Amino acid sequence: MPQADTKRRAELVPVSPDAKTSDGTSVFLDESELWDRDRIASAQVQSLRAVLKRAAGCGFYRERLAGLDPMDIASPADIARIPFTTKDDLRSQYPLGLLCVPRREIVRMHSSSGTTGNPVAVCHTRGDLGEWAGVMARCLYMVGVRPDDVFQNMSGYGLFTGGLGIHFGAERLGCMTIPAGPGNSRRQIKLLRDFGTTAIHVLPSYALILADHMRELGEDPKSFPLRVAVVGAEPYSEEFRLRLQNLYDMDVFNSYGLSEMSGPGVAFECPWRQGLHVWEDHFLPEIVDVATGEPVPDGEVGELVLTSLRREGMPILRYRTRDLTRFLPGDCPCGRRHRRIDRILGRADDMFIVKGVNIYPMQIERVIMTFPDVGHDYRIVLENDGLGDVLRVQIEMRDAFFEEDMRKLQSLQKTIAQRLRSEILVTPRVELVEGSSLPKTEGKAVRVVDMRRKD
Ligand code: DLL
Repeated sequence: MPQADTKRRAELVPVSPDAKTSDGTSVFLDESELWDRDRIASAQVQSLRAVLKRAAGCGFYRERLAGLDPMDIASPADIARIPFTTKDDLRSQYPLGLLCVPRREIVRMHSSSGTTGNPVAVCHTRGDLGEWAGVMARCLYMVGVRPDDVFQNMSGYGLFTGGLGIHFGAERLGCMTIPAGPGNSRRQIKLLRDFGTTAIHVLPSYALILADHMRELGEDPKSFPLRVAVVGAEPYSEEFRLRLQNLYDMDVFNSYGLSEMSGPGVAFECPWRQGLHVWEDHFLPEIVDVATGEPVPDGEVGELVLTSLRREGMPILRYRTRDLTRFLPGDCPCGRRHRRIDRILGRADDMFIVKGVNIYPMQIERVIMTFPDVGHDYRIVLENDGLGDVLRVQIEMRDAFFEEDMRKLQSLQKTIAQRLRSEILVTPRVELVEGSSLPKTEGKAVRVVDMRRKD
């Protein structure tokens, strides 16, 4: 079993046909990782034409795309001739209205959680599942996961795609894959120890909770042979990543995806960790102005719009993800020319307005996670005290903190409030609470509680 001081780290070796990492393995898994922009663009045009032909097999798209001949697509920019698809469109076609193949060719469905009304059902053919496992394996390989790794997937299995999606990627790569599922920290820790797990997939909120459990059991998170963690499915800041890396002494890579585009595997950080590469042989990304739908220039924040280029069962065209990010200008030093997006700033729907100011939870996280006395979790509570909006930020503190001077507490409360004010232009009521005292969920974390809403 590898010891903590011999942990293999992700290596910074740019891709080229013969480039190898120090263990003698190729730095890339798929030849498409070597493609230049022209090659990517011509593959996208071919795929887009094929997808439009397939979409003609579905009544919804036939109507939407009336008058558009697949051969009208001469360059990736011609995608603008296709109308957007929204979550409401997908809901309106629930359960099987968007199938582009006969039902008997579908071998699996996943669904994204719907809080109101119909959920969204996403159906996969055997070919779709193969492509998904392949692109997922590519992501894991890129960050140094190899067949000799023991890969523990701490994500929920079931309709959520973080379970089976990541699982089949790790298996495709040849890792010994442990479908641990979420929660049950004692069992997670036992599996980590007993099988010498070297790579994990974990939701950011759970990764910190797990470290607390380790400490409660008298174990140092650094003492485990873990060397790489794939972390995604919810937004987290760079400050949060650094914490996680230091805590476990492992590399943390951001993984982005959504059920509508299959799930995880859409965009992933390379070892340089300068944004997430969108696999443009599988997905065509655009970033548009949330209000107008017009493309924004590279470097400017807008809404990510994605088209699945390879899916057979249920391709989705120009999907408005509601996720806010930007294209990072310039080339990545890793040599891959698949375009990079910045980490997700938040969802257009996550934005809340206090005293007329637009605020994203990530702005708050970025500030509070820089304070070493701050623990792992926080909640933003929006209220109305009769005079106007009140923004409360409840912040869990490290356990040791409450044993120290009360004055320190008050001064920290003040400093955090001031720093938040300079970021979001609203003065919040900062509450510092004991570690592990905010309500926890097994799935994605709930960061904003808006008590002002009437529903
Ligand atoms: O969360 C797929 C996934 C599973 C991705 C595991 C990565 C790892 P959904 O449940 O459909 O699918 O939720 C998709 O989650 O539109 C984003 O708002 C958010 N999200 C996903 N990855 C990230 C990330 C999965 N790395 C929605 N950073 C997306 C920020 C993310 N937000």
